[in-house]
Amino acid sequence: MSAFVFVLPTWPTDVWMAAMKKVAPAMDVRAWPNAGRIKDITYAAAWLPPADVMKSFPNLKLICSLGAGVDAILGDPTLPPDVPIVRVNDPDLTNRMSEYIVLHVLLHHRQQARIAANQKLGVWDSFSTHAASALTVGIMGMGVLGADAAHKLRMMGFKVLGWSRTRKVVDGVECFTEVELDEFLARTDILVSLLPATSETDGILNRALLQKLSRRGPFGAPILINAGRGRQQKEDDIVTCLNNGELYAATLDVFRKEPLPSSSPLWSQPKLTITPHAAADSDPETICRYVFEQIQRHQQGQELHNLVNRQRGY
Ligand code: NDP
Ligand code: OXD
Repeated sequence: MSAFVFVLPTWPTDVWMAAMKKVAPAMDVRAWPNAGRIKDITYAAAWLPPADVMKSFPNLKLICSLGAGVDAILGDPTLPPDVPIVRVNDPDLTNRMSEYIVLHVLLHHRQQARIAANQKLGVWDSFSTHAASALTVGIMGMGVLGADAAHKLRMMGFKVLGWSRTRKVVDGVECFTEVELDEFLARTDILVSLLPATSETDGILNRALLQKLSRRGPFGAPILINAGRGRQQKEDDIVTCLNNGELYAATLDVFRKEPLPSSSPLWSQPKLTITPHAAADSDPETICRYVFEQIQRHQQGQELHNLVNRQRGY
């Protein structure tokens, strides 16, 4: 007996069950917490699984993360140590993220908040603008998502820099490694984070780092866009930097606590755009097709795609 289980405490399980039944009609698909005979479960797919759930499946052979980020899965201290984990790497999700990054870079570049405020007041303020090539966008995290966003920003005419643990080669993008962080920051007008949440990236977007960004761009102060994970940002530092002008503006899609509590001072920041962790949604049917492919590969003893490296944490 081999069964598949969804562990989705915060997502509509029925939608995902229907999508998986369509993709794999013969598969025994179940939904935690009503997973039936626990010994039958050999494959699991999860988003924000509670701790201890994975260890409750004694015959588990593969865990599929339904998102690109795996921090919530790896954060379970009782996670079975030898079960492989694969994560989503899908053109649909990648394209959605690049849409988000290009959109928010352009909103800042074209000063859309100023235009919207003027319209509310009935003010015709035809201020002068600058070319995309006047701005350098620096992307932290040059993986699947960072590299695609870099490519699309290049197509729009922005200068683009990339920063990652290991050096990347991306056409038209100057790439930096871990030890070259200061040089990367000193040349960056708009900082985009597409890093995973790991012990190394925890709190990396802090005031000391933001102070190292370029102030030579057309706005005289840098802009921050974080669509990686909230754990990367020191939210008090971002508020301080927005208030004292060390940051010109920011867009945040992810937060240390989600949903962002109504008491958060971030809500009342006029120079901040908040989006509700919605930069790149996962389409159930597309993702189920990908997950089913990984299960079939596992059953046939083939190499799995996008295996998570537990030591690195992503
Ligand atoms: P990848 O694993 O493909 O890329 C991660 C990149 O980050 C790699 O380039 C890696 O470097 C770099 N990196 C990791 N740790 C460090 C470090 N300590 N210092 C420097 N660089 C580092 O992931 P994806 O591009 O697929 O996804 C990135 C993240 O985006 C996810 O982990 C998730 O948190 C977030 N995300 C957010 C979504 C949203 O809706 N807001 C949607 C989807 C994802 P190297 O290549 O050298 O290993
Ligand atoms: C992801 C996300 O990691 O949506 O895929 O945050």
